[in-house]
Amino acid sequence: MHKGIRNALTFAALPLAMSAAFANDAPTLSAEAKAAAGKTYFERCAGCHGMLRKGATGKNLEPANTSKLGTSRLEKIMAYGTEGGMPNFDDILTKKEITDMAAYIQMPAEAPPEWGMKDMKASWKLHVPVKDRPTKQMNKINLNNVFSVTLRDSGEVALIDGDTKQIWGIVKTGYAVHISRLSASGRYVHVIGRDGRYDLIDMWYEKPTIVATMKAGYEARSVDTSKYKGYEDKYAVVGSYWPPQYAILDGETLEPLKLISTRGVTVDGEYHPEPRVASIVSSMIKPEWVINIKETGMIKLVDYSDIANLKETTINSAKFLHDGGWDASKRYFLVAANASNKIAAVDTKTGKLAALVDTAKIPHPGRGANFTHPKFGPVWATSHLGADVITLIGTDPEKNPQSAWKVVQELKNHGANSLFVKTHPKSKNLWADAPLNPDPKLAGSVTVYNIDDLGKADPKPEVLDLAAAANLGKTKGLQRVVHGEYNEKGDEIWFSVWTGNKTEPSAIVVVDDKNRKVKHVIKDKRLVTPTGKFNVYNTMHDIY
Ligand code: DHE
Repeated sequence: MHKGIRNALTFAALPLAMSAAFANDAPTLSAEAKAAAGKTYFERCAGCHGMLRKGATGKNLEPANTSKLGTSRLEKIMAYGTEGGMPNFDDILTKKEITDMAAYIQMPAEAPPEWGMKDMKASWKLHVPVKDRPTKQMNKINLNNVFSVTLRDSGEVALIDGDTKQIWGIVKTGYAVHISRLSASGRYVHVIGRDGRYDLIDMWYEKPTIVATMKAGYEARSVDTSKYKGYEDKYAVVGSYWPPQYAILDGETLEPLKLISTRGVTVDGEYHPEPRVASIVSSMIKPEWVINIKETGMIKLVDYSDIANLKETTINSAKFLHDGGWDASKRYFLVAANASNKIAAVDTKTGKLAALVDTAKIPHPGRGANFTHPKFGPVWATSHLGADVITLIGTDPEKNPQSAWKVVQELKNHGANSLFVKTHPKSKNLWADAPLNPDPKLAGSVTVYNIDDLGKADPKPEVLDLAAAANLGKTKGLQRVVHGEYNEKGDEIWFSVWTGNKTEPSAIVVVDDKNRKVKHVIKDKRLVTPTGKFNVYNTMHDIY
């Protein structure tokens, strides 16, 4: 097992005697069962509820709350999910795992260890120094149309040639890689594992090759690179969930250069011990990253032009910040303050909050979707975990001030528990998934609207059952259709059919954007639990 993960898990395995006092009637677990439940908590629950269980997208799971619900109610919530956005786990966890987890979360949470600069430097491995790497592209692949695909449960990333739909290479990475981002040059893919392992993949070799690795912490979700003119490929930035911090690294070697803690007070002025780094994006109009701190509700604009004298502009928005993307002009960044049911819009030109927009429950945009609405001008879209709608927000205060920072339209999605919306500047389609819906039919389908119809009184979408189109047969796990991503040309959209279970088959369905017909299904036994897909060109240029 990777040393970092092992360290993160040993805290969960501390003997009961070493943890804080338990309520007399609190359930107990053997040290072995507790360690196993701690591992499952880290892998499946900590992302939403926090390592310290203080709650964020998910509810607070400290014993004061969980013991009120009791073991049997907790088991039901975990098995079947809730309408509030908690997914069902009965297809992923066994009955015993659910029962043990119900006990585990009634026990006090224990803080994992810290991970400082010394640990980061010790973890850093420069497999190939820059001077020993190829000086030109050594393969014939159209790199702009490569998709970097997360193989969630095998701890790998597949690089798929978007032109031929063939797997070009599979690289071993950290546990459950969360996202891939591109260097400004388009040569390097930066991937971050949930376990904080960060890999730099060089696409100039004959086969994709990891040239540097480091470990940013015990739990991480976000990474980006410096994209402003003059800083291309110079720096990378990686955010951690635990410890709550972000690090600035050399963009071509991943050498750790600077570490900044995000612990501090929330927008309410209360200290929080675990303000996790959620989404990070890179500005193209300034040498700046937008870094979103989940628990504090603070958005940081980090100026990387002088990292020894780092300038951070801290913008108050709302809790709990999660995912987001640029508007079409790349001046405004829109991010979900998901548990506050709001979208925060930052004006990166002025360095100020442009607006806080109230939305339906738990917006979850991914990077969102930008298009010109027939009635309201430029809009950005998000779907929702907690509501079966797609929200459109006006983003052009100069030419369309009457629509700016308002919810101009709510479209019906085929279900709640949606994670991602997508369109492309060359497309007339707006797509939304609902993969965490407990109903198999809804989890396996996508909604698609014709953008030209959106000015009509009652626009009618089409709902496509892409799980059925993948034809995987019967599986124990739900076949969840997740994360649409366009190819470079913008004439096809790829969706993952994710069974959430590494022993069962999964697939990627490629849909022709013009006629909305499935044109190809990528099936391969090496394609283990594919989830996020990142097209090189679209990710490099923030096209969505
Ligand atoms: Fe994600 C983006 C966090 C669960 C697939 N996810 C993000 C981002 C964050 C985040 C902070 C934004 C990164 C950025 O832009 O810099 N995700 C979390 C969680 O905390 C959460 C809720 C629970 C967890 O334990 O991780 C979670 N995410 C999931 C999944 O279960 C998904 C569906 C499958 C998987 O691979 O784990 C998943 N998240 C994704 C994807 C993106 C993402 C595909 C990138 C979207 C994009 O288009 O850029």
